[in-house]
Amino acid sequence: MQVKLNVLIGAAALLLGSSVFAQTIVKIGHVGPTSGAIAHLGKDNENGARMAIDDLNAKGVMIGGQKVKFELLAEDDGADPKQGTAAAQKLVDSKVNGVIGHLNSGTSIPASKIYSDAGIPQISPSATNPKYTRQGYKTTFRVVADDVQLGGTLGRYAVKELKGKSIAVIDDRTAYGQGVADEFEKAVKSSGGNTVGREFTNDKATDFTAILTTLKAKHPDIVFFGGMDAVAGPMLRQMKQLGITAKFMGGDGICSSKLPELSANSIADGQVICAEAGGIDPKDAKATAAMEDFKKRFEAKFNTKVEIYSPYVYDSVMVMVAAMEKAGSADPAKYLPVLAKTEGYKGITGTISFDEKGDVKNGALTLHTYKGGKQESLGVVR
Ligand code: ABU
Repeated sequence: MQVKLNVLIGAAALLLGSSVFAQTIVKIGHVGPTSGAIAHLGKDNENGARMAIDDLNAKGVMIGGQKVKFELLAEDDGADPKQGTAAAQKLVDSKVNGVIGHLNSGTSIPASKIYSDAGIPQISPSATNPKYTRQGYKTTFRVVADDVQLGGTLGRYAVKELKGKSIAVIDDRTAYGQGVADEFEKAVKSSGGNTVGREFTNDKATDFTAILTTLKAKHPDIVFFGGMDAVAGPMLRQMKQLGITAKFMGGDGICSSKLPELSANSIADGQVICAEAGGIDPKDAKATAAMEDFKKRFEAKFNTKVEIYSPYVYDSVMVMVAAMEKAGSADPAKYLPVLAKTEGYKGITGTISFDEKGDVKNGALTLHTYKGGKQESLGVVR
């Protein structure tokens, strides 16, 4: 009799235990290039996602009255469009509740159709090509400014602030590199500036002697590069070797902590001017302290510096989860309309509200230069 009673008590405890302590698993996908030339940027982004997931699990989150546990499903797309769509399909098949990524425009754009067809929300923390949010998909969001703003601001800055008289443009023929270089060139011309040459390379190139020699003959005072830091670094080294002392400008793709190292310390103080596609007002002490705290915690956790976009990845996860909490559900169909209405979310990268396309409203840019091998902010522009 006592044995039967014990079995019954045990079974009841098990049942009770499973309902009281069971946690719903919410799967967050992340995609970036964690292999290849810009693996350092892909890992920076992935670490931003990991930090957000760890913070959420440590804090404990209830969605629809149930305790949830977040799981990160991290995929590598090698910055390659084909690998990008394969990674997207894998995440859809794994039934992720949402996706953060991809890092590159060239992967985020083709992957966005796969997420849209599956009804899964996607927030890119770094893809800046305007097309990404202009395809009519309800599932695409971005927390940074786009290439129209990036290229436009840098083009006007080159003419009006740097007083560039002969401006050369190079791009890497990717969706991002070509797009941002086109916007830069347009803005230079509409500001009354003069371009002296347009050359192109690719995102895997390492030897730029031919195009730099062609441009050297045109005596540029500014060289703009549309592409990523892994190409910009060696390009700067080769510019120095060829005796080209022009200022070097680029968008967010070159604006990393690692650029001086990638250039083999060939950057003269103030020579490089680049723009991060976001930023907080340096006069806002509370926002600055929150960003500094993030950077300190990130460095302690991963033993590496923030490159560019890990804080934006962190905020992307948080804004997605905030929508799930508000909707009372992690079901994409239920929280997607809430995510789309995000208004005034206070993140560590600033205030996030989405417009009707899924773009961040009132996006900021931070101009940076490098001195003594270290990145320095020149201020935030909107
Ligand atoms: N925005 C620069 C890096 C990512 C991209 O748009 O391709």
